[in-house]
Amino acid sequence: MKKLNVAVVGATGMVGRTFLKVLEEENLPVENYYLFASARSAGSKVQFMGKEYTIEELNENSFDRGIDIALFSAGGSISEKFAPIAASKGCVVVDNSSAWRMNSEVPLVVPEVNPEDIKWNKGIIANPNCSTIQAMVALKPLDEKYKIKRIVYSTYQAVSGAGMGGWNDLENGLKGEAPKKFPHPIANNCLPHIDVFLPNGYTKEEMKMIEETRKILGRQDIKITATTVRVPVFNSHSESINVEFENPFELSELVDVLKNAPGIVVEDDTANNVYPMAINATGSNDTYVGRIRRDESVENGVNLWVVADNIRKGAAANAVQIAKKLIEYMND
Ligand code: 25A
Ligand code: L14
Repeated sequence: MKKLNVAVVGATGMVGRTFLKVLEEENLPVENYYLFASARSAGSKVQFMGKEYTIEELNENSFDRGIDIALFSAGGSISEKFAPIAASKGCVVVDNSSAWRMNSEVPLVVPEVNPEDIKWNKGIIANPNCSTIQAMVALKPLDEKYKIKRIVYSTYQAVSGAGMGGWNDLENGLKGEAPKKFPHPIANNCLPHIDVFLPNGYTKEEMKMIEETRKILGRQDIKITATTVRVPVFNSHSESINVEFENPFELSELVDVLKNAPGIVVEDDTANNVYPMAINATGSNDTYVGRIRRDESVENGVNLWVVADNIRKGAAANAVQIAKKLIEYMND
């Protein structure tokens, strides 16, 4: 098997540092790693794979040394500019930003759901939005079995999703300091506002969940609505997902479908107060599903509570899992 050269772009950020952790846990056939960030971090040292690495400033020539795969998490504008440059040099980019997700030339992938889409990449593969990824892990097996008609998403999202700035706002806000990243205090508060507001009254985060769900499931006809909320939790996103199916189901069978699906851990034992919680999901690459109960207001509906580590499964771990599959396909 050919050993590969792998780059991490945005290596010093919240997601970037988790890329390094996940790469240390996974045994990918890599010859050399290259770590890039902005001028602010260039020259700084990080310990990685038992070695000391120096962060390099990203520029137009960064991909000129035979880099095979690049994991990007440096924000949308960096991805817009540098992902095509990397792709033009024969590198495959796995991009964490929202820049390329809805481009019809770019596959949008959750490895448990649509790994085959990796095969038609033209040099860029998009990692979905964190809230979308964990929802897809839970909903794909149910869509296959019962055919989804409508989804109502309500999210409870951690501050780590907004990077270091979001994390600092909660930490400092708990000590009484004013926020810098968010427009209002997040400590002791809930903000129904993630990413920017759009002309239709939704936030961009809400529209990402709606549009990305349809693309990943390949089901443009599903009716979907969403409300995304920032809550004072440091890490791991929680979601209430209300789903209506075309077909009838037995609740016990539906629970078994979830239990047998890849990437899911069912935690649902209400008699013992067992249900998914952010504090337990943090540090894991799995998606936790519980509070599974019939929506008694419609014919074929169910309610789920879905929790995952937004920086791991929602970003870094999902991207590394994409890279792993990509390497598998390269060697086929
Ligand atoms: O446009 P998008 O897609 O909506 O993405 C916007 C932001 O969302 C995060 C990511 O922030 C991104 O900037 N993000 C992206 N995908 C995500 C996902 N799936 C996601 N969040 C959750 N889930 P981030 O903080 O995680 O990462 C920022 C990284 O990008 C690097 N970077 C910035 N400009 C760059 C660049 N890299 C290359 N070239 C450029 N021109 C950035 O590196 C970071 O690694 P850095 O060197 O600029 O900063 C590293 C040091 O700065 C500290 N720091 C970061 N933000 C702040 C800060 N310090 C103070 N205030 C801040 N706001 C870090 O601690 C680090 O030490
Ligand atoms: O990946 O929580 O589209 O602020 C953009 C904003 C991820 C999370 C994305 C947040 C995100 C995010």
